Amino acid sequence: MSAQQTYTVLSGGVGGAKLVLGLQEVLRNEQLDVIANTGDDFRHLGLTICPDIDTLLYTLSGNANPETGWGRRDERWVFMETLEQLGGETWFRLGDRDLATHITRQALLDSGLTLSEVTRQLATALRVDTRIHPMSDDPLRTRVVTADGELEFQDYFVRQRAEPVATGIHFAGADGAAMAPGAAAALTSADNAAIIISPSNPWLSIAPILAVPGLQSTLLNSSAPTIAVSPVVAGKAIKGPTAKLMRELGVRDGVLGIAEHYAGIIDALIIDRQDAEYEEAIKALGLRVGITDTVMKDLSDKTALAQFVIEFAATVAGRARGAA
Ligand code: FO1
Repeated sequence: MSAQQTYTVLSGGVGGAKLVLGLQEVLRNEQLDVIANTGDDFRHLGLTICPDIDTLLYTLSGNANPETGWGRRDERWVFMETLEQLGGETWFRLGDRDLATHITRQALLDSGLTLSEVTRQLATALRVDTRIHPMSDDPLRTRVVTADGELEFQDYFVRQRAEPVATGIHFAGADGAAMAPGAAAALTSADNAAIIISPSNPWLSIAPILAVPGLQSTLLNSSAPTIAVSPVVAGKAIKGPTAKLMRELGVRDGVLGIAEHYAGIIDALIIDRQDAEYEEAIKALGLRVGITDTVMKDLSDKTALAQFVIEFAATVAGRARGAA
């Protein structure tokens, strides 16, 4: 690959961060730009919490909690124990080490830095060279609509353990949010060999990114191919509480549901070997199909998938489609 070929990756949640780690292993630092979902962000205990940015920072620096994928490894919980004693809100678990990130971020934001600038400082402190860009420096928040009204994402997902019945989601602040400068620069770079949509939840982690005004049309105007990696394998619904949410939202899960959801946006979809039977049906949607092992259990799985994505991308011609 020529020196200056770059890859721009849209990522949210734990699944996305795994592929980004694999790409970080196989690419040089200057070749990789990550656009992180900030729709899960919320204000808690006076702190601006950015879960998907922190999952990327911790995963890419080897600090992620291997069991949960979020928060830090080797964590201690003295702060939480003491907060409980004082009658504070402990439903959102903040470890002692993780807390230092939130306090540092808030202090830098309060000093007037943008979220992009704060993220760069945190990445530098954690020796993460991969460029991580928030999708926007303005608040754009995923809200879950339920019979009892609209809930902040973390309140729904963590505090209420996704129990309320959801009738919809929407992205508060979408109309006023601007693309973060780094995200816009990455998506419009002439050096882009591909734009990659990581195996994150399309409705919860990727949709907020695409809801930033101008981001989707910028992606569609790129001459680089857009390639998504399916977050579901072998018809298994997206796991955990999000599977319930997907059912309630009436989205069609499975690789065909993913292909239909992304059809107007992507040029190609990478699916797992276990879903090879759907290759023709996905091609019938006008998509190229890459087939490989997409389940990432260890670093070698992540690296192998990243290598496949890069090699497959080189065979997919991007189409500069008119502004959507
Ligand atoms: N998820 C939980 O299910 N319970 C928690 O207590 C929790 C705390 C937490 C703290 C920091 C952080 O960055 C993430 C945290 N998460 C927790 C995960 C978070 O809800 C999800 O990572 C994203 O919002 C969805 O990808």
